[in-house]
Amino acid sequence: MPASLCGTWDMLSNVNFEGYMIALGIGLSTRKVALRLKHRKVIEKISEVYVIKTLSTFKNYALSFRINEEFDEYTKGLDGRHCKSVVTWEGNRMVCTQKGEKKNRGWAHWIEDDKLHLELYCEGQICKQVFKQVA
Ligand code: 1AG
Repeated sequence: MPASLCGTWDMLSNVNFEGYMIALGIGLSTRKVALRLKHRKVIEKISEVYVIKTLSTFKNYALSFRINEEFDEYTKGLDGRHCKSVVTWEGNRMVCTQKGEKKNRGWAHWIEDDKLHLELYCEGQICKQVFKQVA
């Protein structure tokens, strides 16, 4: 049974978010604002449905899904693309594959040393984020 990712988590570090945003085709002015943000993750599991909210002072993004069930994802307010996404458990890692226009796109969440880790990847760029629990 994987460690629960549920809770409220605040960003401690964000490595190569710039490279990830460039891979997604985000323009310079948006990247400049986005790079300064501290993200908060709020992760809930309601019955079999996971809800992951990413909150910031600039934009918010919410995703809900069931494990192993493909869903249509629209990255509204982010790069604005449509993906066929699926989230699975790989050991203690919650792994999402986002099939669409961008190759090799997805993310993985896991807990390590009481921290929430997130890798976001797209076309060879990897962004690494770490969060500490606040609630
Ligand atoms: C995600 O997290 C995405 C969450 O799926 C946001 C992370 C990266 C933003 C993606 C692309 C950059 C596009 C535009 C930049 C503009 C604003 C940045 C705003 C960031 C806060 C929303 C994976 C997982 C489940 O936690 O969602």
